[in-house]
Amino acid sequence: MTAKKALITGVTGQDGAYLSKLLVDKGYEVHGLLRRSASADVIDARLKWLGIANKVIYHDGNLVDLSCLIRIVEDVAPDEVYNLAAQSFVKSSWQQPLLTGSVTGLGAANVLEAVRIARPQARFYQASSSEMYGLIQEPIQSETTPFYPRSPYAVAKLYAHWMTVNYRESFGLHASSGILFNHESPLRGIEFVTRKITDGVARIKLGLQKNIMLGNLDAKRDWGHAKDYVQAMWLMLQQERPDDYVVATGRTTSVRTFCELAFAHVGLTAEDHISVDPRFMRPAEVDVLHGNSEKAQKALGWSPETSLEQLVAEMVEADLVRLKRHEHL
Ligand code: NDP
Ligand code: GDR
Repeated sequence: MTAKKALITGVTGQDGAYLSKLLVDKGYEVHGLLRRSASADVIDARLKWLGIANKVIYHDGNLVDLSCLIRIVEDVAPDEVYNLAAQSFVKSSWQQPLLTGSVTGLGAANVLEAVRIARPQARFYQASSSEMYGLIQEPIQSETTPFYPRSPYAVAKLYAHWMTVNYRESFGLHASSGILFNHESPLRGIEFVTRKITDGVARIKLGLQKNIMLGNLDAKRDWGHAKDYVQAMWLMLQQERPDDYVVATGRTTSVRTFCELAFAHVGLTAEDHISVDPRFMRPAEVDVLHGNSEKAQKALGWSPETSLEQLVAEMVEADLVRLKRHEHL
């Protein structure tokens, strides 16, 4: 039997790396969209970390260029397309709202168009986000909770989400959307709060730094492990019918508590080392997110496998190793 083919946009990001690993291990031929970078030598650092950089077939392209997407989809003829590429840092979306709209919003429409035109039988996954709930309308959010986006990023994701639903209903595409709550790992970008904390904790432990400056310590998030969440993405595309699913752990924790767990892991006390810097506050905050993933658990047989404590320990340990080896990610 010939191997299934998957095309992943955002292959160099956190989720792209874990999803590639999952699919390579399942015997897929994995293709990734690679945007041109002046730092070509480090662009595949996450894939290298997982030992699969040379197992992915790269295609030069960009989400804002529909013509290249059509050509790539035509050439690859994928069975499954995972649209993970985005300007994904919420805080930057206030500084670059139009870029965020072009990539995170219209970029998803470009991928949907490329699939509709060049490979309508492919199954499509859209990386939707719990940020779409924003100013939450229900204390625990599920697929039926109304959205209320609070950032240009979330507004762009909402457009991409509804385009996915619309292409499913209008053209019969097998298009599914995963409304994923925050998920982290040692491969998380350094600008996101969890990794900023675990990297800071490791630096403080090694005597390289004294404090970590943070923004809103009271914000609460439902944090899971990226490795568990890419499994849910794959499961969605194995279903006979496309649909939308919330993926979350069902536990919400404050940034402050995340700090306490990370410092405790190395025998230090968080309050001795963290301070608040208004530069890291946001013009509009998402105060709390708390997901209900019952639908995914029942329909997909998915459940989170990593506890927050295990996640924190894995991230801090990875940062300690990286700093001792003078590696950067
Ligand atoms: P990352 O920020 O780690 O990765 C983003 C990826 O998108 C990178 O590969 C980046 O490439 C690529 N990219 C950015 N702009 C373009 C562009 N114009 N053309 C092509 N590629 C581009 O994100 P994550 O892996 O954390 O998240 C994956 C997806 O899931 C994103 O869409 C994110 O918004 C969404 N999401 C993430 C959640 C999370 O908690 N992690 C939760 C819910 C949704 P490069 O390496 O060149 O920068
Ligand atoms: P988020 O992740 O905005 O939820 O988006 P982030 O880790 O950036 O922020 C989480 C919460 O922590 C608060 N916070 C800080 N955040 C950062 N980055 N830096 C700080 O110093 C800091 N101090 C406090 C924030 O205010 C916020 O409340 C992530 C991204 O992966 C999105 O792409 C994805 O869609 C959502 O998760 C679900």
